[in-house]
Amino acid sequence: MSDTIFGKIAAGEMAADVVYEDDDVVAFRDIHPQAPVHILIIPRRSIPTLNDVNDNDAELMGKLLLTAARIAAQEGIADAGYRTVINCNAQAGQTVFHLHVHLLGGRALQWPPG
Ligand code: IU
Repeated sequence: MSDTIFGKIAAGEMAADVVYEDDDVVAFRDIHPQAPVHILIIPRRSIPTLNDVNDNDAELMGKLLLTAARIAAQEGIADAGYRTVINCNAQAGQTVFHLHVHLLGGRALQWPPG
């Protein structure tokens, strides 16, 4: 059994609009997109927050970002620009406690974020 909705998506127990998956990571479209392209990249294995990552996860964390960059290219937003975000815990607005990288693009993004 998976502990979060993203864990269920990673385990294939819940449907999502998956754009990429392999043994280590799954990427799917956010159900409430904040930009024309809004994709979440998650590890298949449950890691609640960035605070729970350790040295053994270095390769996996790299793969999450590499996957984000490759999907950005596939989505046609690489040259115009895009943003990757990992929200960690409540004050950053994390609502799903299965680590995820947001990939946002397809419009001009404001800085700093709210
Ligand atoms: P956050 O960093 O934990 O705040 O991001 C969670 C994201 O997960 C948020 O953008 C939601 O719209 C998105 N999401 C989703 O795509 N599918 C779901 O079933 C649920 C949340 I719950």
